[in-house]
Amino acid sequence: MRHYRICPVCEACCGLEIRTEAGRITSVRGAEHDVFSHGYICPKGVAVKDLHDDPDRLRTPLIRRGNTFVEATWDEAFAEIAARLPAAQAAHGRDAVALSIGNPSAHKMGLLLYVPRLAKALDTKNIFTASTLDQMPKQLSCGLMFGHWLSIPVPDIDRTDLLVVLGANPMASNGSLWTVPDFRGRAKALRARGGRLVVIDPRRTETAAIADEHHFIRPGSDVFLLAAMVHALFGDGWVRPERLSPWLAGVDAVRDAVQPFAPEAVAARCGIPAPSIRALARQLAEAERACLYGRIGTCTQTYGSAASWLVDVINALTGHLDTEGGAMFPKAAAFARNTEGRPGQGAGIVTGRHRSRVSGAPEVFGELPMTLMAEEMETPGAGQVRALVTLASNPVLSAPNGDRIARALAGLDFMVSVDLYLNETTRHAHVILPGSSPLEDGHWDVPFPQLSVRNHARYSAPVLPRPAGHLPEWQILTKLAAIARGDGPDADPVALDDTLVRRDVERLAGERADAVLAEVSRWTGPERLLDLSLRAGPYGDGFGARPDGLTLQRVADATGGIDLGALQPRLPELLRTTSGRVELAPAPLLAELAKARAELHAPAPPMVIIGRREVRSNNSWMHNLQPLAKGPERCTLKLHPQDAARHGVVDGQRVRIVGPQGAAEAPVELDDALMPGVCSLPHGWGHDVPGTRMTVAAERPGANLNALLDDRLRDAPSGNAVLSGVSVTLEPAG
Ligand SMILES: Nc1nc2c(c(=O)[nH]1)N[C@H]1C(S)=C(S)[C@@H](COP(=O)(O)OP(=O)(O)OC[C@H]3O[C@@H](n4cnc5c(=O)[nH]c(N)nc54)[C@H](O)[C@@H]3O)O[C@H]1N2
Ligand SMILES: Nc1nc2c(c(=O)[nH]1)N[C@H]1C(S)=C(S)[C@@H](COP(=O)(O)OP(=O)(O)OC[C@H]3O[C@@H](n4cnc5c(=O)[nH]c(N)nc54)[C@H](O)[C@@H]3O)O[C@H]1N2
Ligand code: SF4
Ligand SMILES: [Mo]
Repeated sequence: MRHYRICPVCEACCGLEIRTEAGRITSVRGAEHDVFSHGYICPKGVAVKDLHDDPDRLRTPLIRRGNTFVEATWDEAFAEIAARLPAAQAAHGRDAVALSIGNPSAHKMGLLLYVPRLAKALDTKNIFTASTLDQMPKQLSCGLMFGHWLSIPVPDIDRTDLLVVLGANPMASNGSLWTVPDFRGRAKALRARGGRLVVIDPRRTETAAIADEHHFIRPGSDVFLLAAMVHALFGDGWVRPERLSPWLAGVDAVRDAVQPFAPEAVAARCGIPAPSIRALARQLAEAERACLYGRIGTCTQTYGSAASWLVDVINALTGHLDTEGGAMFPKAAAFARNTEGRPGQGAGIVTGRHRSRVSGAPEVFGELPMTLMAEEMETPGAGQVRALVTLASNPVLSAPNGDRIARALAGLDFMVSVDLYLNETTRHAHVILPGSSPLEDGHWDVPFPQLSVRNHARYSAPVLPRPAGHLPEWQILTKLAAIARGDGPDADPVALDDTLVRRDVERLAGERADAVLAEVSRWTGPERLLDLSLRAGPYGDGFGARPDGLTLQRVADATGGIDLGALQPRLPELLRTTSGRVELAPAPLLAELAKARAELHAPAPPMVIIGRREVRSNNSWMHNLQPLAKGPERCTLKLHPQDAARHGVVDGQRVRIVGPQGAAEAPVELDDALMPGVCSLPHGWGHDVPGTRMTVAAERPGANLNALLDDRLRDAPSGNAVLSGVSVTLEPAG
């Protein structure tokens, strides 16, 4: 049998063609007929088969008894949770139960669409997610500028003449906050039609290797580079926002704010000569169609929010925001808040509605910084976190000072994990509820069509049946929500879902609620939420009002999806700021820039560490899959030969890397693609922790980059962790 399945691993969201025989997967390849990815696939996509078949993947709930986990029935597992979770809430208050939400949640509609429900039922301030290890600065800056945190413009690569990539390596990552399957093919096409690709990165990356131009940049200095580019745009008369002008607020404030950052003033700090900085600004200004794109390298630093903001300021000032071939806003078919409500104006965003108990960090979009989770668990007093629910989250490896997180988890009164593995984090749980193999779920990407290089609607149905009795993740979350609400372990998640959906539909549709619910009655769970959103959305059938419009059935029937066309300009319709304009100079970001000024002349540490991504790895959780794990050792410390000589180490030698809060050991790989003074170790490794069940990963555990990093460093306005450019020392391993 041939099946169509959207890959749930990374943001490229490629369509896969999966063949099965007698309930077993026989092959996985790229789906040629996918209207969006056209057959593109990477080795991780093929590995969904290995994930499905992995004997270590959990298939039964586990309950910890003493030091061992025992298999349990679903009823026993929920009974255990019902006996302990509400007790923690009752004894210590709602905030005593925290929620930790990891990256794979964004790739499963059964998780993502049900997280808000669980969060509401828990009613806790202590919500921590991978967003504050990743893109929160961009969400914040876009929220401030455009009025919603998912109104993030993406490069219109297929129509651009110049793409400048800052702090991203889409050749390895396949794109982020930018759903762009087959980046390589699109970059090649860009160059074939005479366009240019420029990369600015402390490492001459795989993306830099196919680019026309590469500049090294000192880690953490993007805010200075970008401010200087803005300075150059104003100074040299290149500010031409053109059709955007009527909607831009704050142009003069931006000009004033960048005054201290002349290219000559920042050159040493960035490691980029002033003429090159001016040339970068000029190239962007002069190109008919151009786009500056910044990603995780620009976020995971002390001035991540300011850097993320200045990227869009530059696109706006050069007239490349919201124009063909520039940085454009997708219009998603479902779940996009920027297609709802009154076009062109809205409530804007508010942050800091509450603060973290110990450090007083502001809430941002309902979350607190992941780097503060451990202190909320360790610090006694009213509101101390005593229990935790993790959803597809592995902070022990993925967040800075992971050892401290592990100790904090070990001290909890109660912990529940919804996960596929018994790993470095979930080994601390008292109950583990197994998530499902992606091949057993229907799939729609909830966030990624809002970030896609082309508008489209794609759905894939389950490839294989769910094993008898295995609850889908949306039901697991609904049952956890029921328990947190005090409904006990026996609550029927399907009935509760019905009740909650009816309540929401009644609120939105009023008298038409019964008719609307009847329209979507063929679906349950996440599919029903999807059909509701799709039909009410910008391409939807309006529940019959626009008979040609989309319904989930119509999308499901179109295997390979429905193309909804190239991106179109959306300003001012997209805006949800209170002013109805693009806020080019939000006060909190101007304040960050003023703060950064004081650090313009800070001395460079002799050696700083950065991460890296590699095609055969995905954060911390795919190292147990043999086809990805085999081959050369990937968790190496890349080091410039000059630096190796300075430290007296040679290729292949093991070194001890000492960071602000810990140390790790890894073999050295000499590589002149590194900027001198910068070394690189990938994150997500360190699978040598006892008590886990990841046999393949344990064979070559690698070193945990996050054991070295400093959980005290963060971008202040967004709470995002600083994961790049942290000072380390190297010594030969004893
Ligand atoms: N130093 C450094 N640290 C980093 C980064 C970096 O660049 N440098 N990157 C950061 C970024 S961008 C991110 S997004 C985070 C990621 O960090 P996390 O959000 O913690 O994600 P992962 O490390 O990928 O761990 C995913 C967890 O989900 C489980 N899982 C996988 N699939 C499923 C599923 O379908 N269902 C369920 N229930 N569970 C599943 C896995 O077993 C694993 O426990 O790491 C961050 N950490
Ligand atoms: N194969 C693979 N794909 C993935 C993942 C994975 O782990 N493996 N993870 C997924 C996730 S969760 C995410 S968020 C995305 C991230 O996707 P990308 O943003 O493309 O992430 P990286 O490949 O880490 O690229 C970041 C680049 O920033 C550079 N850099 C580091 N510090 C600085 C700095 O201070 N300034 C500048 N300008 N550059 C800097 C690094 O050298 C690196 O080349 O990838 C996703 N895709
Ligand atoms: S690029 Fe990402 S979405 Fe595409 S096959 Fe690879 S892992 Fe899956
Ligand atoms: Mo991420």
